[in-house]
This record gives sequence, structure tokens and C-alpha cells, in this order.
Amino acid sequence: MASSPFAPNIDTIITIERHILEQQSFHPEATGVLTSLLYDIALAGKMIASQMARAGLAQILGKTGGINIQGEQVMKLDKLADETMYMLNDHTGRLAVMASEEHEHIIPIPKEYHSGKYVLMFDPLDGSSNIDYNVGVGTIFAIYQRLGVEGEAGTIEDCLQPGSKLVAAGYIVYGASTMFVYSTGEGVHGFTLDPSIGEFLLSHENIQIPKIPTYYSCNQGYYTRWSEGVQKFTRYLQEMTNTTRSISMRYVGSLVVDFHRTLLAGGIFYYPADVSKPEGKLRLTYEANPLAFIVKQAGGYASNGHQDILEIKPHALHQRTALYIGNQELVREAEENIKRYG
Ligand code: AHM
Ligand code: MG
Repeated sequence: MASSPFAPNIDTIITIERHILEQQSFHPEATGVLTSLLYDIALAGKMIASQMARAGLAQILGKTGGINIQGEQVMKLDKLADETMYMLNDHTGRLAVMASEEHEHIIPIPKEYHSGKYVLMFDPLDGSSNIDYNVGVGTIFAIYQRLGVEGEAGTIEDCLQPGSKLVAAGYIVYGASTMFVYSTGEGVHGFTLDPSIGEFLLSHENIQIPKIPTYYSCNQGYYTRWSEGVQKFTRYLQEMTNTTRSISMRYVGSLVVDFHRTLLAGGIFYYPADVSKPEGKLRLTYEANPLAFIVKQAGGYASNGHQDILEIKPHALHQRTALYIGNQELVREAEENIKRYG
């Protein structure tokens, strides 16, 4: 980051718009459509963040899903986040199709608008079971190039591409502050929302997952339901905690927040398959793939316990998967235990 000649001690302030534009310059063939799409998502993030900040008040003004004192319908925040993402992206001519964790089927672009060249998939409000308790939640997004010809309606096949075909992915965390983290395949970059000016400013440039792990993250309450390999791997982490104290456990129960901490602090997040969820719980397309893309760009790795998440060809929109994500060494260790002990 260059210093400013006007204030030598202050690093240049880089807004998200400027950063995305600078990233575009790495791709001379780029037309600017992806740049605008990312900017639209950042705007959606700001709008959702502002609703999140009022969430407690919404409870006072009227129960979610009910009528507030102005006689208006109060929308549930996950529905509101979903509609915000849709409304900012349906008419721009940049997308061929969308898909959201909140909808059973693909979301077509209305016929009156141009069908563009990208595909947007999102989990509008991940961790929404935490909302009532003022715990961090987030929006996760994944962007693919469409398979068919521009101008024609996008199809489900456009949405069932493996993560290795992603052109961009990211997430927005609504926590103590709001952060936007994204990658277009040129590193991972994080921005913090300055609420006083309403702009995302570059705060975490070129994030790399630390080589030394700090935390492991899983819902250990399910321990007895896990396979022997997963139990053994967990005991290995517990032992590390109790002997060297070099690692400790944290679990929020919002994937996006647990992942964000793992990315910045180093370690592993895992949500295994178990007897009651043989496919795992998390969604391959809306959750695992975009985060796998990000972690790979940050020098980490994501697996379903047997193979690279990014190599899996989805067969259904809402397909579930086991997920092990974080430091390469730890994820490989998990794979190794699963291979050896099941
Ligand atoms: P959801 O799609 O019902 O919101 O579930 C996804 C969430 C993730 O954010 C989180 O990692 C996980 O479910 C927590 O599950 P659990 O309560 O079983 O630990
Ligand atoms: Mg989710």
C-alpha cells in the first residue's frame, strides 16, 4: 500500500470499488461486468448490514413476520437478505440465472431483462438460527460463468458446475463490524465497513491462512455420532490442546463466522457426516464451494473427508456435503484418519 504525500503516515485509503477495479486491470480481456456484479453484491451487503443493525429494534416494533406499529409487515431477516440480493441483481443484465439456499429451484432472470454471462449462487443469511441472540451471521456468494449462450435463459446446469469453475466467491460477515471478503482468483481481500461513510475500506490485504493453527472448530456435541476416523482426528486435536496448548476450540454455529476466524487465525473447521446426517449438513453449492475457493486462494484446503471439495460435480442444487476446511496439514490429517479408520 502506498503512502499519501499529503499525510505521509496514513496509508492510502482503498475503497472496495477502487480495489475491484484494480483487480480488473490484471485481466486485460475483462469487460467490467464482473466488477459491477461484485460491486452490486457489496451494496446488497451494506443494505443487509443496515437491516441487521436494526434487528433488535424490529423485535420491539413488531414480531418478525408480523405487523409493526406503523402497520407494515416486518420481514424475517433471512427473507429480507434473500430479497435484497435478488432485487439488486435481477435487472442488471449481468446474470443468466441465480440460485439461493432459500429457494427450492433456480431463480430465473425476468424475461424483460437481458440474460447476461454470469451465474450467482448465494446463501443470503448463513447462521440465521443465531440472529435472535445477536451472534454474527453472514451472506456467502459464488459466481460462475454461464455455460450456454448469452441472451438465452440460464439453466440448472449453469448452477451445477464444480467449484473448480468458480470465477469469484466471497462472503459478508455481519458481526461486531461488517466485513466483505472476496477473491477473483488473485488472492483474498478483506474490507471493513466504515458505517460513518457507508463504504467498505480495505483492511485485510492478500489474506493468507497462518501456517500455525490457533483454533479447531466443530460441534463436539455430535462426537458420539461420528465415525471412528473423525473421532480419532478430534482426539488428536484435543490432545494437542491439552499437552502443548498450542491450539484451542471455538464454535459459533454460523459457518461464515467460524470460517472467517479459521481463515484469519489458522486452524480447521469441520462439519462431518454422521449417522443422522449421512451426507453432512452444509450445502455444497452455496456454502462449501465458495469457502473452498477462498481458502485455496489463501493457501489452505477444503475436503469432504475424501476429496477436494472443488473437484466435486454437484448433482443437485441443495446437495449436502461433509466439510473439512482450513490449514492444509490439518485437513490432510483429517482425510488420513478417515481413510484409515472410516
Ligand atoms: P442452516 O442452513 O440451517 O442455517 O444451517 C447452516 C448452519 C451453519 O451456518 C453452521 O455451520 C451449522 O449450520 C451449525 O449447525 P449445528 O447447529 O448442527 O452445529
Ligand atoms: Mg447456511
